[in-house]
Amino acid sequence: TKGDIGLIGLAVMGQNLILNMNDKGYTVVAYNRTQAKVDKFLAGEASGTKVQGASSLEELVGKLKSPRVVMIMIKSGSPVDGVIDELKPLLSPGDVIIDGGNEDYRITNRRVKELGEAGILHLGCGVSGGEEGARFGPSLMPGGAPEAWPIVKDLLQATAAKTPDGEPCCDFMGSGGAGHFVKMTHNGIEYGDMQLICEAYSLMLAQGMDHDELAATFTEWNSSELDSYLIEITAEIMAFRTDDGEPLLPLILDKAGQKGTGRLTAISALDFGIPVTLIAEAVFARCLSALKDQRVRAAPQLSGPAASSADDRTAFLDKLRSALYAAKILSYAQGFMLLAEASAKFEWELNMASIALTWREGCIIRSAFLGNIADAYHKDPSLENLLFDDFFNAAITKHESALREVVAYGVLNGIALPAFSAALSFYDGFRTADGSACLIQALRDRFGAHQYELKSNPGTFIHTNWTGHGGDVASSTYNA
Ligand code: NBP
Repeated sequence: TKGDIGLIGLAVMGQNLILNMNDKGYTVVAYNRTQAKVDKFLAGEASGTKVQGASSLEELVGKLKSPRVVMIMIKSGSPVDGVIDELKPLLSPGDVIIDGGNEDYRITNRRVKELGEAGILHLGCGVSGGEEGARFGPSLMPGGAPEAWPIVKDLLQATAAKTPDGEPCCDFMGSGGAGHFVKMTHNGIEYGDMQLICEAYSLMLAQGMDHDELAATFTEWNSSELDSYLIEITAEIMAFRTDDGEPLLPLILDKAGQKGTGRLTAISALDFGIPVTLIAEAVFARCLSALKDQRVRAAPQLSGPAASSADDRTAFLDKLRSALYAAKILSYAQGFMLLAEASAKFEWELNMASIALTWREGCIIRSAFLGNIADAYHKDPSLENLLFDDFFNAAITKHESALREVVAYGVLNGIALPAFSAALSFYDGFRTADGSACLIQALRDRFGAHQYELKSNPGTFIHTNWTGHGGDVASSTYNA
């Protein structure tokens, strides 16, 4: 039988996706640049399955049903361009190329257009869930040529994770690079969630908690509104011990790595002018963590308060759980603000409820909370901001004072809380109807004649001769 899909790239993600698709009844043809990996895979993991191998791209394409569907699962960037260049002459108009890597959405925008000119349908498909997700059901975020969606819908939705209601965690996100943009935002939110958990961990350490107490606390939190995969595996990590019986976590060097999707989320936020402050702080926190040598030299030289534990640990941990929930709400509100702006800018018509459901299971940020977000956007698809939804409005109203107390504790005890503080500052800024930016406008007009609007007459820009000399010549407003 001819193959339903060809998959290029037999690293951890590719192999597991192939086995997953095979389980769902699809015939997959596998190819990898280094041929030995194909042979090893067919003789090993894939033995006894319907998976076929190919030793060249020609052979791969020749073994597929028409219209042909080829999924690329390799290192993103120029390697993908190279494979597309080789594939293009082998394919016919109406065939589909899916890129399942973490590509920069701007590159996917370009490829959808360029391949479209040759009649080839391109989808940039975010894949989340790591190795386990790929094997048993990832969250899939396809976007690109809309004509490709009916061709691959059944296969991708069968491969994807399912929500508790049985909905596939996979839907068409929008045209161009929409799928990769949604995946990028997912990863940015993941950076934010992880940083918040790390800050909660440092606050718990300041209470003198040992690793059994830490594990028990995170396990308990996983039965609260914080119910999520990241909290669940944090509890497991806290409990994990080496063969010598010591907790492993404190032995791990505190220098965080990053592959770039968090950074690209922050760059996009700056490009579009959307205050996605928590994710940006989470990226900077990783950068600061990487300055280990300087931090070690700074520690004995730079003064600050020694942390003292809170008087009532149980009450403190309750507040901390509330604060984490409040900060998480604010981070997701920011993430969805970014999605809304990109959707408007690129005319993607992103469906926020469907994005939340796509992230509900399968991916790294999967959580019960995403079900609440889907509900909010189902109730009102044109919801301007998550904080205006009744459920989240009530939740933030209930928990904001805990966030305030936890940030205050961190400040007074010299514990860095960049993500918690960013959440709180954003919240207080967002709920300020009349802020201090009047002074920014006045300063800009005073030193650069950039002009300002009066509250009584918005839309009309005027310049004031603040000093009585220098004349009335105005510069451009630069208010774009
Ligand atoms: P890697 O990102 O480690 O890529 C390894 C694969 O890329 C191998 O099959 C390798 O072939 C192939 N490759 C390279 Br490198 N350069 C190539 C080239 N010039 N031409 C053809 N093939 C080339 O694999 P991965 O971790 O499975 O990730 C695949 C994609 O999925 C990436 O974009 C990644 O960001 C994304 N992703 C990964 C995860 C995860 O948890 N790992 C999760 C979600 C998304 P070779 O065997 O011949 O060297």
